[in-house]
Amino acid sequence: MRGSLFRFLTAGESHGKALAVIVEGMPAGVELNEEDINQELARRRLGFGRGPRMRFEKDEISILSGVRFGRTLGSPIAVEIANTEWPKWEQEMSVAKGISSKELTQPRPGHADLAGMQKYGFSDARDVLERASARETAARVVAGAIAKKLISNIGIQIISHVISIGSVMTAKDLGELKDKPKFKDLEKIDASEVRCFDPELAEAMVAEIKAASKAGDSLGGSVEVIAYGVPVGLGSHVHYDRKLDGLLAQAFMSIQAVKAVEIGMGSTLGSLRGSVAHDEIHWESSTKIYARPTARAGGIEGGISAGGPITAIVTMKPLATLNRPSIKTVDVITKESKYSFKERTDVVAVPALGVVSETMMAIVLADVALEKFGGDSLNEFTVNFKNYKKHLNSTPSSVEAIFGKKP
Ligand code: EPS
Repeated sequence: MRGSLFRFLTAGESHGKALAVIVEGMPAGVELNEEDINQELARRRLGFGRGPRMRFEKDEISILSGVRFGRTLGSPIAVEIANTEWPKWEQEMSVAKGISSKELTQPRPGHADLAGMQKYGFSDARDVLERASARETAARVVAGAIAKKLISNIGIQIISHVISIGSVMTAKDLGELKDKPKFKDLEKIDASEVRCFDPELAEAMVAEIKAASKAGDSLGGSVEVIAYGVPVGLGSHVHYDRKLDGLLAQAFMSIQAVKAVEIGMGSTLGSLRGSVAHDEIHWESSTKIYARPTARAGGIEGGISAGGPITAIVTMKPLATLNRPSIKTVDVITKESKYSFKERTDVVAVPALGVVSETMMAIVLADVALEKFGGDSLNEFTVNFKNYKKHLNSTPSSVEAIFGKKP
């Protein structure tokens, strides 16, 4: 498999002392401070239908390494996110020798609980669920905030918006770029309590969440992620593990509870004829670029970014934890049929999924941008980028490129 140039690892349990993330591959000289990261973390906590924890969990971060005087050093960036909940969990999550006061032996259907208990040989679901929890996405968002800082220097900006919650969804879009929210709309999207661009739809989504909440149930849904300003030529057609759409699909699919990823119009394309499914190519003589007014292919052709916005739809299943458990499971000790244990939970986390999907998009784009433009410092990275842009579209024919002149 292709190695990544922008890499990160996270550590930490949901109710442990802290989460930690190490980001490696960030060039030197990029401005970075705690505020940049805090802003992204605050966006992840948004959303109607989150549980009580989101109101009091503060995501207290400290940058431990890799940054000096407000700019990156090119060395690994380590960040700690303290769990402000820790004092309540200190005993149950202690690292010292001991036993749990209450083992969770009735795994939740749809969660990692049972398969994880079987795989690792545990009788307490907490040994699995603490790490499987979507709390880990807070650490990803830190890595994503750092990736966003890097790629913003070559003009890449990423947004997301919620397009469905439960059965409430936007009308199928036909990939027209003019209909999609732009980067300037992000503030408006974040101001919506469900991060939906359409206020009427947002109201229907809130009603759907209230109804599910009343029933003690949970919901899933979809977000669209859009990256603007992506240069043509990131990723490659030459190998399965260099294709940009493949890399994005893996990254999105790795988000907790995600069950589907579509690039551009995704599965809808399968029902269209070729004559209407593909994006037309136009030459814009004023700007000397090839433009596509649509993003049906999601801005990626043959695994290569095509120069327009990159769009993807990411869908998560309903949260596996139910406020009123109503589907059957088995007690792993007695083997009796039971309802699962009760855990505090959110009703829906789709608004946060948008922010986490932006994060994964930023990390993949930072990685393929570093592959294309390289550089140990931001200056080197941006000079290489500008040089590439200067020669783009003025490339001579292949024959001239190889022999210097037409034979
Ligand atoms: C989560 C359950 C809830 C969420 C949590 C993810 O946590 P708790 O059980 O502590 O209330 O709030 O999400 C976060 C803490 C977060 O920061 O996103 C789960 O089971 O995945």
